[in-house]
Amino acid sequence: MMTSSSNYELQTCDIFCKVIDNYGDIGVCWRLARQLAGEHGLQVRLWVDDLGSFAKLCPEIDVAQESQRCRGVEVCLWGKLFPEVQPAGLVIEAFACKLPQSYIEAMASQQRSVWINLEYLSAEDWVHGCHRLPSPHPNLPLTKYFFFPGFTKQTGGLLLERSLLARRDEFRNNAAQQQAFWRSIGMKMPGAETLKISLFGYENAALHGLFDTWANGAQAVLCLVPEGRILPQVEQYFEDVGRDSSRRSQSAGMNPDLRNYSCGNLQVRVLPFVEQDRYDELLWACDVNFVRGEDSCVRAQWAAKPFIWQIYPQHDTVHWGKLQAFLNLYSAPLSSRTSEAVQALWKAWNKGNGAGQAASTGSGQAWPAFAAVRGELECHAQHWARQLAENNLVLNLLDFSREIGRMRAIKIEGQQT
Ligand code: TRH
Repeated sequence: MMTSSSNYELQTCDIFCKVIDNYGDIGVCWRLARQLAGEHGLQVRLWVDDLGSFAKLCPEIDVAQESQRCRGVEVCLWGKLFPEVQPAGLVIEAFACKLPQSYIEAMASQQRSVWINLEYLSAEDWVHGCHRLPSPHPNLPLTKYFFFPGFTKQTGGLLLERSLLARRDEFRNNAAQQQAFWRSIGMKMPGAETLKISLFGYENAALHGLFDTWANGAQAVLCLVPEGRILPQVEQYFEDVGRDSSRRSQSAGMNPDLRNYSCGNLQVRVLPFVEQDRYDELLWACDVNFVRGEDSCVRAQWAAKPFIWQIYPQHDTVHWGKLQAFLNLYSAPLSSRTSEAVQALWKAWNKGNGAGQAASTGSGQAWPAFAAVRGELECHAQHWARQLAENNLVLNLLDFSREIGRMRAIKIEGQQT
């Protein structure tokens, strides 16, 4: 990294990631790291405190290695004792994860790093006022800057790999690629008459009502469920159905991870957790996607298909405000009929959020109205993705960091003359 203001360049980057729970934190950091390294040529070190979660998204990761190279990124275990290292030119603290004190002190003494706190994604208005705000360190000559991802031009935008939309379109137009995907999950490609749904979720009491509606509906539904927190409820549903009648069917298939259930017009297939890039293919292959958290929600938007978001639940219920803020933005251009159908299903699905709740029927009741407006939603999803693609997080982040770096270099030059 040069410190002269005229030719300021970023060459190295440290990304710090603490895995709170689930896969969203490392999911976002891993995408960001690969993009900075692969598309922008930075030397990236990714410090992560939980290699086990990381290995689920990227099976090449060796959980026994403290340091390893993977896909052009140096992956380092962020253990209790942090080594003495040279801070990078660009330092990204993901989701306010609190950097090691020794590293902060090294940044302060060297004055060569741009320090960014990459925040969680939110569609709320207050984000506009906080994006790019400086936060001076209380007792060291250092400033950290807030960088907010988001859906509007007043935010940092969203992570989008250079080739993603072209790869998505190629997949959609290429029957061989689609067939290969279906083969990889042990299935023949379903016909157009079958509605294909992916369902990635947390525990959700609204699942039973939804499954009942699909099972009793006129259209065949194939529901693909990546393994995870919603699985016990899937199994419970089919156990209940089996007790009621002889409708239940379950087969182990060729791969024991690929469990199959069916009831009426509903077929459910459980999928093993796949490598991160392959999750996109699942979203592209389906007609409707249920997603959760942060990163899968963004991927569903790039897939440009109707989707339903189960937001990450927070104890103080602030997630409802976040959900509504997104719904307001997303459904603003829709007809009132379609907007109402989307809002009703999303809210019913999120009311079921969490473990230990009694089964609810709201989502099942809201489904037919949603299914009836799928045509308008598909057009909207494509338009929405095109619009979002104009605001690329990595490009914005690099522009902003270079601007900060240049300004600081000018200041240092001024102090030296
Ligand atoms: O796992 P999540 O629930 O993560 C959440 C959210 O990020 C939330 O905002 C955060 O506060 C909380 O963790 C701590 O959902 P998310 O964000 O969708 O992350 C899932 C990641 O897993 C995403 O990168 C996609 C990836 N994935 C795979 O790689 N393979 C798979 O088979 C599936 C289903 C997902």
